[in-house]
Amino acid sequence: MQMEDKVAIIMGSDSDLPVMKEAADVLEEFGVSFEIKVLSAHRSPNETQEFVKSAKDKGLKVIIAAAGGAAHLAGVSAAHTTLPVIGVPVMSKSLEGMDSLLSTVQMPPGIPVATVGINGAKNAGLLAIQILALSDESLNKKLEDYKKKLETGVMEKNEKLENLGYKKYLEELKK
Ligand code: RP5
Repeated sequence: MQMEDKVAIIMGSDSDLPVMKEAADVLEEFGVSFEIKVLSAHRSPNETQEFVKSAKDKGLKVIIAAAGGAAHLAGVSAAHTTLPVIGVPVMSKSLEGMDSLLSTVQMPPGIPVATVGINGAKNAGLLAIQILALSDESLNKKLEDYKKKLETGVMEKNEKLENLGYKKYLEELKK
């Protein structure tokens, strides 16, 4: 943890890292400092509790918590802090992530977890950035530019679709 870290990405296992890389990548792209750790609600409950309880005092602003299966990390984290917690349900082997999704999203009233889609790590990163941008105008400007780029991308696709027609467009997509 560096002094200026704003976001914590925590995950139940290192097997979640290939998914959570996308959250880290987008935070890096926006120049938001973060720390990333393996912390399990079940396998390392004491360390998890300690970390989350001290997160606010360390200056962290948002926690992104990812887990798969009986995915309790985000919920347990939210129970121990007033920081916003974003939950990422990770695709599981047995139930294709439905177990992760439901156990992350179905929180009792009073303890919210802002849950993104299954493997939705990129959106978790972006949501964290949007929260930080509420009090950071330069970050907000970067978000506006990012959205503009998305919009331009859609318009370019439409132009191409109009020029090529849908059959040729499909051929191009297959290449
Ligand atoms: C969860 O169990 C982790 O978040 C991971 O998604 C899943 C499997 O963990 P490993 O057995 O790969 O360590 O706690």
